[in-house]
Amino acid sequence: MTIAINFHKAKYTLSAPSIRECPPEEGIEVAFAGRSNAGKSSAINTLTNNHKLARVSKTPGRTQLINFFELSATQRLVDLPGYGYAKVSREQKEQWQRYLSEYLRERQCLKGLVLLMDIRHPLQEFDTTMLNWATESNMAVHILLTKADKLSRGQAGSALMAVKKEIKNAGLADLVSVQTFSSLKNTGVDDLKAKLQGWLAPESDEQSETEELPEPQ
Ligand SMILES: Nc1nc2c(ncn2[C@@H]2O[C@H](COP(=O)(O)OP(=O)(O)OP(=O)(O)O)[C@@H](O)[C@H]2O)c(=O)[nH]1
Ligand SMILES: [Mg+2]
Repeated sequence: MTIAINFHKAKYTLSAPSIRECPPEEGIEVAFAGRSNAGKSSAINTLTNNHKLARVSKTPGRTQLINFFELSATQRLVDLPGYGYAKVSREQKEQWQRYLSEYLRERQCLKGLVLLMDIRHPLQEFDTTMLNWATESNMAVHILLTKADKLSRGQAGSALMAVKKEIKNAGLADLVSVQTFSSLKNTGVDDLKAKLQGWLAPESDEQSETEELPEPQ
């Protein structure tokens, strides 16, 4: 028996400028990454049904810190800084990339990466770098093709197939899954929840079954 995660109970805990300021390596963490404006903060708000939780902005590059949201004492969601925004200095871009690389490679409690890409422009520069960084260390990646509401159902299906094919051709199908998603229309939320449940759920479920046994007479 698994214990269902109450995503709506997510609470903001802290913002860290670098890995050194992140919370202690306890429990399990799942991070949301993607190009600036891909819809990371919106997806976290949709998932948690709390539209005030992560800041959403029409100005790309809004999330510049590593933002932590706690689901329980041992389960966290992480909103990572967006990359690929053209209007920041080269030094700033390089610094974010160093932080992202450091976080992905060194964070021991990171169980999986949700990689968000606008469904109209998937697998752009640096998306594949992130994918490679994660999979090189055997980390599972779940790709969300976001803003699916911007395409017809048929076009969205074709985009999904095309990304799945690329993942398969890259030999990454064992570690990487893909789905379409829309925060605006609330589509794909259950699939995302199921994936996160698998990553974040407590490992031992035998104990809870034992607890449910009737008391001996
Ligand atoms: N149509 C549509 N727009 C969306 C969707 N998700 C996000 N947006 C819009 O896209 C813009 C960026 O969304 P954010 O969630 O702030 O994106 P982000 O990835 O967190 O961006 P940074 O923090 O800059 O990295 C906002 O104007 C959102 O309203 C979606 O599913 N459909
Ligand atoms: Mg954001």
